[in-house]
Amino acid sequence: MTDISSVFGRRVWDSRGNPTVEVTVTLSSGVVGRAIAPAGASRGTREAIDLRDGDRALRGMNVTKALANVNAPVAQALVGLDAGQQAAVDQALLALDPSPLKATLGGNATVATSLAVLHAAAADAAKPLWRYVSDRYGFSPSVPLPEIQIFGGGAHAGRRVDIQDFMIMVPGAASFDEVMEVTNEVYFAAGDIMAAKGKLAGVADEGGWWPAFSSNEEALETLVMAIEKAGEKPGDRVVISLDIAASEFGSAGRYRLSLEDREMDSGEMIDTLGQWLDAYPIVSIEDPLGEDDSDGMVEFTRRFGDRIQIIGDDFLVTNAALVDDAAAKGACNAVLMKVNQAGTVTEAIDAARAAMDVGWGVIVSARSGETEDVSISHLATGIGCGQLKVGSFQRSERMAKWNECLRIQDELGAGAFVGGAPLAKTWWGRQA
Ligand code: 2PG
Ligand code: MG
Repeated sequence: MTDISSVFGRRVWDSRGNPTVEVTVTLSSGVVGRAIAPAGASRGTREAIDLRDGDRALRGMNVTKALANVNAPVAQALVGLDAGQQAAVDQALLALDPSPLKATLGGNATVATSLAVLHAAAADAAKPLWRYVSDRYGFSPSVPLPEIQIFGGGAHAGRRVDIQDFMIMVPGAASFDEVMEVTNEVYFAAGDIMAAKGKLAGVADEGGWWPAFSSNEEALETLVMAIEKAGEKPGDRVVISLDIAASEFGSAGRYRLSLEDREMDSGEMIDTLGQWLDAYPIVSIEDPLGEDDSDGMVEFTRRFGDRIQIIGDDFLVTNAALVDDAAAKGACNAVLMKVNQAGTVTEAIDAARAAMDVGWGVIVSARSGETEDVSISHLATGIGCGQLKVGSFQRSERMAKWNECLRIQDELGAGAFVGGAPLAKTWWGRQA
């Protein structure tokens, strides 16, 4: 009864007001699964491509071609397949689009379809998605520790500051509710400090404050002040996490911080980040160097990999082969898992498993363009990776995912929250 009887693509709209692909999969039992494709702004060059029409309408962002692919070739190929056989379903998608970056069908078409099939199979099994994923793939479920953005920057805030995500983590919290409470205090303390200094320019794409800082480091200083204003000792219960998103301002080993009007080579960039690590309670850094700077990433990991979590996002694009290659070279010690970078559920889980197999961390992540779809809260719980990155503490496309984690925590029980365990190998773990 889990065979697919129909696949239907519909145009819906994301948090930036851009069109995106929603797919509804119906099984012969009558059960339905639905998912919506998210969209990145700072994208890795090796991630699955969002197929956009590129014509004059909707600033080139329309998705009629991707939807036509869902409603014709994809629907034809998937009807009759067993939704419980996710790998076979995803293989059928790959057979329709053997291009390396899913440029033919569109990664937006494949990810929404693949996730909708997963939802349908879970619904048919009468399980919440997190439970279905943990049972089906053999993971032990846990409620993840969030990293939550306080200031947005880079491609999410008109490049007002160069660094993209200034985030906090609350590894000292005893529950997910406690993380939410502490984050609320820090988030609004940060807003108050910025407003008082005339440095608050609005809200960025993921709900973090849009800062008018004079340097990238001013953001770090303000973040520490906000943690203190919230009544916390920085580095105690609350720590800092950064997504440098260095590919956005660096290539071929040259990095240009436009706010400071400063250009650096790879070694100088590594030294600068090292100074920040010494001065601020930072426990995790994502994409510290460009996606093309493999040597820099190896050097950064050699110097700091025993002290902080080093996450590959644009550098690894949720790809198992790239994870294996980076692990062999000694670049990074964690991978960001974005299902739409891979384009299918099977490939994304393969990438997470490749990372877990070599003892790396895994952080399930949203994109900067999101919707009410809360699949990632379930995926992070279901694969038991212990970390989730969603964006900030404002805007419903973000809060929906945090709120879903609260519901999941109630289902799983208070003991299921991992707290600081994923950061045990970092500076925070040694402090705690
Ligand atoms: C990232 C994400 C989320 P985007 O770089 O990690 O912050 O951004 O979806 O724009 O790639
Ligand atoms: Mg990133």
